[in-house]
Amino acid sequence: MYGSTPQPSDSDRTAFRKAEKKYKLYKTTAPKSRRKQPSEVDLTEVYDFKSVLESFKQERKNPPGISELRCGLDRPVFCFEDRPGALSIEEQCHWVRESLTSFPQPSNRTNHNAIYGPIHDLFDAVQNKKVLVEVGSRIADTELGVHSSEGNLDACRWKFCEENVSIPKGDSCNSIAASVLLRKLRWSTLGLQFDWSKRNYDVSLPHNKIPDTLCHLAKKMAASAMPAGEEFQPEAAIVNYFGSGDMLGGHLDDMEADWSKPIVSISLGCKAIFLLGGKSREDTPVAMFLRSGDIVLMAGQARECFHGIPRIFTDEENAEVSPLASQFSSHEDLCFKEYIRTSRININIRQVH
Ligand SMILES: O=C(O)CCC(=O)C(=O)O
Repeated sequence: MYGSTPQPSDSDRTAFRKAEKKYKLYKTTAPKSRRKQPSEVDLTEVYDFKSVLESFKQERKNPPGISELRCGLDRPVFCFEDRPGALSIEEQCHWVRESLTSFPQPSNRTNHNAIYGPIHDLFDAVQNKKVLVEVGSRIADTELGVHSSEGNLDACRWKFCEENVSIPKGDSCNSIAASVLLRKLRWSTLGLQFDWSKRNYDVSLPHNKIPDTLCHLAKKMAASAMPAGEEFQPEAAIVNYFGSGDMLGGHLDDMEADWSKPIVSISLGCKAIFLLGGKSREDTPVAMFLRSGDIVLMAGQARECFHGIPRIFTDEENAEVSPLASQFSSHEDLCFKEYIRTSRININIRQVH
C-alpha cells in the first residue's frame, strides 16, 4: 500500500530490504555498448507457480513447503505451509477493462485527484487522443470546445478537449495529454475510500459501490480463509497500477480493524515478483512470481506479514502477458492492448470492519 513511511529499522540491513534490492530493476551499461540494459538477476529462488502447477498436474506432487488448499474451486489453489490463497483469460480481460474504465471514475478517487480534481472518462479521453486543459479565468469553456456541466470554473478547472484546440493568444494554459495521465495513474479506490495522507479509511467520502461481480468473486476466493460460519464482506478495494520500473515498497496492511479477515489480491497483466516476508522486516521474505490471473489470499499468519512488489517485468520475453494482450484484438480495443502489454494491475479487496 502506498504512503507507508519507512520504519526506523528499514535500513539496507533488514532481510526485506535486502530482498527488495536483489530483485529491483537496475540498469547498467554493458561494455562496448552505450545502451543501458537491465542488470542480470538471480531468479532461482523465486517460487514459480507455473511449474508448481505443471508438476502438480503431472505427478500430483507439490514442492516442499507448498500445499494444495481444498476450497471447492474447479482449479487448484496453493498455499505456503509456513506462512499461511486463478482467473480465466476472459475474466482477466473483464477486470482489465473495469480497472481502466469504471474503477477510476469519480466518486472513486485516484492519485490524480489531488492535482486535477475528479477526472471523468480518462480512458475514453485516451482513446480519443484528448488533452486535459486547465480552464483559466480568461479562457471560456466554449472557446476550448468543451462543455462544463458545473458552470463553476473554480470548482472544476480541468477539462478534456481536442488535441489540436487553439488557445487564444496571451492566455497561459496548462495541459497534459490523457495518455500521459493514464501512464501516471498509480491507484484508484473503490468502496470505502482510503485516505493515504492519514493512512485510514475516510467513511465520510462519497464513493461508488464495489461491483457485485467483484464482491462475488472476492467472497468465493476468501471463503476458505474465513472464520467458521462467517462470510467475507468486501467493503473497500485498492487498485494499483504499475508501469515499467514501478515498485511497491514492503508494508503491512494494518488499517483494517479485524485482521482475521483475509485480503483477496488479484494480479492482471505483466508478471511481477511478490515478496512475502514475516511479521518483522528482519524476517527474510520468500519471493514468488505473480502472473496475470493469479490470486493471492493474504490470510491467517500471512495477513500480518510484510509484503511488497520490488519488480514487474515489461519486456516481451518475461512479461508473459501475450495471451491476455491478444484478447484485445479489435481496433477499438487497441488502447487496452497497448496498456496491458507493459503494465500490471493489482486489485485487492478488503473487509474493513
Ligand atoms: O500488487 C500486489 O500484488 C500487492 C498489493 C499490495 O500489497 C497492497 O496494495 O497493499
